[in-house]
Amino acid sequence: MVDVVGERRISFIIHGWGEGIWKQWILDLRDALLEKEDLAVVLVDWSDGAESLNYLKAVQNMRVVGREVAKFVQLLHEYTELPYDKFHLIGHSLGAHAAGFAGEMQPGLGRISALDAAGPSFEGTDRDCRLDETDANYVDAIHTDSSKLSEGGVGISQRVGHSDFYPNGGYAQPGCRWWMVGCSHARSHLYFIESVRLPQCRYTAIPCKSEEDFVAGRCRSCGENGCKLMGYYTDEMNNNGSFFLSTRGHSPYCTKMKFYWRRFYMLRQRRSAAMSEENRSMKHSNMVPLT
Ligand SMILES: [Ca+2]
Repeated sequence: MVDVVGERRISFIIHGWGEGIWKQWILDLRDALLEKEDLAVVLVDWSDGAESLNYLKAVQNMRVVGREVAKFVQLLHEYTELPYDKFHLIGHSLGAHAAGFAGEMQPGLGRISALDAAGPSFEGTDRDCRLDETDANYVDAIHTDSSKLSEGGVGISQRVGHSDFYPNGGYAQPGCRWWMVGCSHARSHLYFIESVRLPQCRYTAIPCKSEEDFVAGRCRSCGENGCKLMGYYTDEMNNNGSFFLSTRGHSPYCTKMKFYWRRFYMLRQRRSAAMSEENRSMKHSNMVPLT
């Protein structure tokens, strides 16, 4: 075991609901990490628990997965003496919360990267019931499908890390059409994989407290504390908070800042149109029918 791990870091990849380690994105992320970095990769296969059609049952199973990951981390630490801060857990959807549970059970893990952490059963819950910034020394989260569940969103919208990234506002990713089920949810790991493969393709994100401020145009510069890179090579020591950025609808997904503003105005117009439509619907529903 010592020969396998040595002094290298270890990255865990944890899939989400309805998935297994045969998913192409997991293999792609594994290959990208092994190609670019000197580390060991562990693929966590909990497909027997994740494939249940009953989402709530998968949520329960995920908690067990978190505990088992923590136990395995402790075992690796015991046999290799690798410090806990050399462990990096990367989880998608339910897998992100599994990483959180693992980090809660074993404090001091180096990093957790949440790729569109699941929203249903977790949004608005106590930090002990979900991934949060206390679960590792550094927690970065990419939100790509955080619209309401009634609108098809399955990702969590609230902050769950030290740094939370909201590409394209955190929902409705460009290139994803309404009939492409899971497309925005999956963009989280596509962006992350590409950040490993193409580090020169920079996901520069602007700090902003909220989407409201973002849409209102109050966040137009990197500010005093600076912008931050989204993805594998994010600066852990830089400022923390919420960050917004724009992407392209196809690979390479990174985009230059000048395109950020084009996307920003498109988002603003779309939001305004949606609000106008919502107001019209509310007025219409409040009308008293003539008898
Ligand atoms: Ca937690």
